[in-house]
Amino acid sequence: MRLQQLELRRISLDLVTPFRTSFGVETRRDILLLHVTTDRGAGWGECVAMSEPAYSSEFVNGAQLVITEHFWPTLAAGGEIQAADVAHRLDRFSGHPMSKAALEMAVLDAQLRSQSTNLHAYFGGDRDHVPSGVSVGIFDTLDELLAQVQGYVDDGYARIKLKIEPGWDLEPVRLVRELIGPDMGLQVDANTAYGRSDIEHLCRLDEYDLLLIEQPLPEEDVLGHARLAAAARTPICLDESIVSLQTAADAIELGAAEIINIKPGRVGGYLEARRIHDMCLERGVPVWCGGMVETGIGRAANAALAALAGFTLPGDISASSRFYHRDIVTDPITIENGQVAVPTAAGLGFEIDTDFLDSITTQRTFVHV
Ligand code: OSB
Ligand code: MG
Repeated sequence: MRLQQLELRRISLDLVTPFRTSFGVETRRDILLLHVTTDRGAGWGECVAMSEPAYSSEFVNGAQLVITEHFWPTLAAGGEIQAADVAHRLDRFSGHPMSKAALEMAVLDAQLRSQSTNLHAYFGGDRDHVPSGVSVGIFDTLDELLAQVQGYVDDGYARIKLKIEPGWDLEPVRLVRELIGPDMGLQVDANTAYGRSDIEHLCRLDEYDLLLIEQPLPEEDVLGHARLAAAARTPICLDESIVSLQTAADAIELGAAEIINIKPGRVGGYLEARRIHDMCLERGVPVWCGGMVETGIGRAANAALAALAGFTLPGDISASSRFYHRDIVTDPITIENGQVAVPTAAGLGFEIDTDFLDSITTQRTFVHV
């Protein structure tokens, strides 16, 4: 394919309810979408960078700038391109995996559409449905938390993930376990809110039969996670620390990760995500697909990824309605019997609702080759 034009589009979407984590609270998402035009048709990518550099060092304004000034000119200058070439061409640039992933995603969408195939077929996942888990934020009161969790149980979610932080951990977990009963999958995510001195405290979560504890310690603290993994009965899962195939393999080898959360944006793209999956499958390490509060673009692609055999735990692939009143795609993700259908539409698996997308667009810029 030959690249012709990049459109960078910023959209604003209100969340149905504020989403609070240990690193901040969000009530609205300001999202960067990429639309790449080639000589064989066009494709969409969604950048998962958030407004603030809090979950990771990337943020949406920075992503737009690095893509516009550095990544797109380099990609466009390289001649013929396939999705599998994108990461390699951008390799000399340090960091910014979410920005690189968004570009690879748009090229991949265009490529798959031009071949009249989709990401599900490209990956070769053997399931047409994947179990759907929901990520539940931090609340001011336990009553609000329990009401929210009960709603998700009623919706049929296959497992619950609770956001935790110091002062919001043992008691919320105990009460939610009591509410949902012993058989439903339950896990927690601290988004790096604890330190090595909290290892003993975190081991007290062992009582609640959790599937895993996600990223309790800072991104760089591989040794701390290895010490915690040795001390706790509950498996330790890494999210923020896993930024590539190499970091995933090393974390496993060092005993810092017993389960891996695979987020395509965080690791530089869906193709690297697939390589991490393959490595983990070979080593017998369970993986699951994380979420970044994506629109129907990213969620469609996540569902196709999660259809691969190694994704043995439910992912953060909740229904579109978990976060949004209305999605920017015509066929948003829904949940039925705790499952999400893997999209079968061409490309990454969605069609854009153009009128609605236009109505929430706050900025459009175009860069030619
Ligand atoms: O740590 O998994 C996380 C959302 C934004 C940033 C980080 C995380 C999350 C989630 C996933 O918990 C929520 C979702 O997309 O369903
Ligand atoms: Mg996480």
